[in-house]
Amino acid sequence: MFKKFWLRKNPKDSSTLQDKIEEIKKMPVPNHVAIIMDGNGRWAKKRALPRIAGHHEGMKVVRKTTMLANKLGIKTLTLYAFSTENWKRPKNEVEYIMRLPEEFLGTFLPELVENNVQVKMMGYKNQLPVHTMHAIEKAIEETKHNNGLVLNFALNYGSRSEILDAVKQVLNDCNNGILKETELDEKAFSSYMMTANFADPDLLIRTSGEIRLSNFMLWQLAYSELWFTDVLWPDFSEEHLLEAIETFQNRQRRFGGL
Ligand code: V07
Repeated sequence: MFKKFWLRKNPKDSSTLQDKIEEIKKMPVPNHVAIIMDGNGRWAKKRALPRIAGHHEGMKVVRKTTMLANKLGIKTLTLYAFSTENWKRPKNEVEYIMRLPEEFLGTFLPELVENNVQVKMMGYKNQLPVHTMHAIEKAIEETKHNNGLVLNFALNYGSRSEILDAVKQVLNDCNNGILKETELDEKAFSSYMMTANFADPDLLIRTSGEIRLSNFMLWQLAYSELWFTDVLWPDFSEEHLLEAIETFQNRQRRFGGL
């Protein structure tokens, strides 16, 4: 009797990860979560390690985040892995980063298959190294019949280019009589984007303290909840994802009460 009180302090802070997951699942979770995984270089610098060590550590966090998102019943997880701006980084760093999809999939593809995860990718594929695209295409192929979490990597992605390309395709379809100007509404325009088959993100997470969108999904994030944290991506834990989702749920609840 006495022991029970002794062991259980405040149930809120002594609860395990599993308890927190159960608690979160009692309310609707966001269908689509997008994450700007920032702070890998800074994480390494703080430890006097090369920047690539931060990217490698960040890759491990991709795995943990994916598994938890799947467990929570999130439908789509979009991860910003490489922007069209990132080519400006030192050549050796870019080369290292472009090996990460192979390393990640070499280790975790069987686990993704087992857990019913579908791998997808959005971005400009043509400029990516052949070895990178080869690994990703193999993963897309091997997971295409899965119907669990969609794990969508934004790789060599830039939002303004995406919008411009959509506009050009719209013009082309108008000129060829495939599309009438009067038919072009927001829904129709969305179908010209790289996210054509996805719902818009309900929640955007950005790590590492920058309060910016940095050319990421500008059209798609129009109505999304935004959640920023100072935590660097390699330090981003399951608890942090749950905290972001809890905040999302509380905002939704307040909004719903209006
Ligand atoms: C990358 C690790 C995470 C932090 C952000 C930058 C570095 C996993 C992938 C990946 C991509 C496609 C795929 C499977 C895995 C990845 C890049 C960078 C370019 F099918 N992590 N990660 N790709 N980083």
